[in-house]
Amino acid sequence: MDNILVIGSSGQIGSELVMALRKIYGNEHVFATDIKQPTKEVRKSGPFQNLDVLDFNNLLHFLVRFNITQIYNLAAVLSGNAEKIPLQAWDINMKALMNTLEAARESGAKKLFWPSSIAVFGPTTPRHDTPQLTVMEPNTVYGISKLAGERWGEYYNKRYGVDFRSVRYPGLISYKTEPGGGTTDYAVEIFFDAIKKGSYQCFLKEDTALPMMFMDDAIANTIKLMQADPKKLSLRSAYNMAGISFDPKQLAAEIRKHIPEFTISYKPDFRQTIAESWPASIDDSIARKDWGLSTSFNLEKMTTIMLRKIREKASKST
Ligand code: AKB
Repeated sequence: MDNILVIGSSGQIGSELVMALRKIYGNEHVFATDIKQPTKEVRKSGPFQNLDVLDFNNLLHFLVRFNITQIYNLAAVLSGNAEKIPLQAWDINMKALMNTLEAARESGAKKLFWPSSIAVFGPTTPRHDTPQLTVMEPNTVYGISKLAGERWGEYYNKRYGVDFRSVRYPGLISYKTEPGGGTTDYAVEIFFDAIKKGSYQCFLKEDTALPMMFMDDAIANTIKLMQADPKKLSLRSAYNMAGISFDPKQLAAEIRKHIPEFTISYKPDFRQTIAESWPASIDDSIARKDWGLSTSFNLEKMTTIMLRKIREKASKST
């Protein structure tokens, strides 16, 4: 029987991943942990504990005490926020990963998932249909930490046999918990503002295309990778994961199909330079071949669901 630890369970990915894992493995076998308060759904459905991943002894103790066999470590300072506190962000992102790798090794936990990102690529990487193996010269703190993390994950796999698995997440779009401090956050904020105010001021230029993915697809594929036969995994760094590519202008046009009076204005800030250093689209054929990566949400379907769910949420809270 698997016992699963989710670190960073109160964040954008964690709050949805915990619920999906509890459906598969049983509520009591999925331990949600964070230094932030969980969503009501997570708190009510199973165990939650305050756990700081930067505290190695506590983490190791937790793994041993609850006989944890799978770890998902989602704790990170995202790209935009990391640029405001470069050294602190590096320390947090790297220590969170290294503690988990070491604790997984020492405790003998079976599998470790840690998310990488499209941020591992940089301005010298081919921007369209970016291959799995290519030039990688990230120039953001977040991107450098993700690339270093991929290398460490592979190292722990080859040297110590830790079953490290990872994907390079594109921007993730969800309605349950909003992201915080990322460059792709505009693609979530825009939906909330469209419903609340009927307008949105975008911090990226209108033609800045980036790879994005609806959260349901991201969660389903993350679990699929973790359940995949290890013999089928040709990569032990992180797999490219593409999703849908669009720019702010295209997203605004899609929203206008539902809210014709919606308006968008553009006021690019420091995140524009970050976005321009990332791919516009990604080739994820290796993940499709190795472990069956597949997606079911296109721009149209995702927009319809986002608007419907945010409207439902807004009507419940009034
Ligand atoms: C960010 O924008 O920092 C993240 C990411 C793409 O990893 N959403």
